Amino acid sequence: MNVGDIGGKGPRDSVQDPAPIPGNGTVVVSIIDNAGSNSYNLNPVEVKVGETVTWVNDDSNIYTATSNDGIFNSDVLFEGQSFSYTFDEEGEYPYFCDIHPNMVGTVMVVTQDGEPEA
Ligand SMILES: [Cu+2]
Repeated sequence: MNVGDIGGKGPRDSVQDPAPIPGNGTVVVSIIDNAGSNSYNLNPVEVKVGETVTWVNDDSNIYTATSNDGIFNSDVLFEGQSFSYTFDEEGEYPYFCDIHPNMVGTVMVVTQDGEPEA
């Protein structure tokens, strides 16, 4: 061993941050009001396969984001609380608020290149 090796196993040899992978980001949907299809903003929201939707309750009321098909369920979100779900399959995901079922939204999940799956 020579002096040049000392400390040579430091950060330089650590796992490097991977290059950003397109389509693995997070999209925020704000819950703004008990207002039918205008309750969730954006609505509908489009994400790519592998991306995450984070719902944030930006109102003083309590809400949920509950999948019509039972795929995801935030349970009750108080003001300022959030819920995240990562979508691994292309498709259309309607959801609603379990407390005020008139509140409805849709997540559109498209393939990485933005095209519908063949
Ligand atoms: Cu609601």
